[in-house]
Amino acid sequence: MKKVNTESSVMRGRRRFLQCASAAAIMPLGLRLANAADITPGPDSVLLVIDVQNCFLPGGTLPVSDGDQIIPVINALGKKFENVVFTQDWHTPGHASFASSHQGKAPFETIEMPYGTQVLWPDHCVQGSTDAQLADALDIPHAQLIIRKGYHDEVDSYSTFMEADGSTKTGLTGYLQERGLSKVYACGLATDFCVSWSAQDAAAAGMSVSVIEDACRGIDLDGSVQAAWKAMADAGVSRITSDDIA
Ligand code: VGL
Ligand code: ZN
Repeated sequence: MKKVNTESSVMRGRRRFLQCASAAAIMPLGLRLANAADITPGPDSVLLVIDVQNCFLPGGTLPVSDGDQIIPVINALGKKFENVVFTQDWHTPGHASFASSHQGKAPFETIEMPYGTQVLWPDHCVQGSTDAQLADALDIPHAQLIIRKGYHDEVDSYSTFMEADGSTKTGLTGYLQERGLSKVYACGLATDFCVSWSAQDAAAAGMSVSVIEDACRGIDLDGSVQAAWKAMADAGVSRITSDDIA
């Protein structure tokens, strides 16, 4: 009796496998990927919404092209995660990452800082300004934490885990660890700066990290978006789309 049951369940499994395999074979690749939806966020998953602030939207001080287009995608994702954390770029007036703080320097030029090469930006995301506020259109009321970064005058912090000096921590790793949130799904602005640096740091801290491509937009200075995807892949970060999430 026991043996018969075991055999029939094996046969059922084989049949299912063969059905799936033949369905996969006739379906166009794009369709198969788009319909996969094989990730179900659980209690150990967190949606990390990076720097979706007025400054990075059209009309802001450091606008990312089509930055506003990710907001509906992020709002829909928010409904699928019980854990959501926002980050906020939060600079002092006269911050060292601003071109205006360095005589003769223009935005998007670089400068050598004690911690390495720094891209100089237009003044942006100044503490307390409307420009620095999270986008009004974000609609994820159950989000649990807003973590701020870039608030030390002399050092930038693209990463929401670690400042650009490579040693000063924001505290987010400890927060996620204490809450048992080991699977990070990152989205937001900008793909090639804060998203990429954050994703790489999270991977280095031992978290499982996926970046949701259609919920991000990049600044793209000299191919920096492509370089960021390569660096993230090398760091073990998965590149997914919002369709992959059930
Ligand atoms: C960012 C440049 C300067 C970002 C922040 O959020 O990607 N980029 N500050
Ligand atoms: Zn900044």
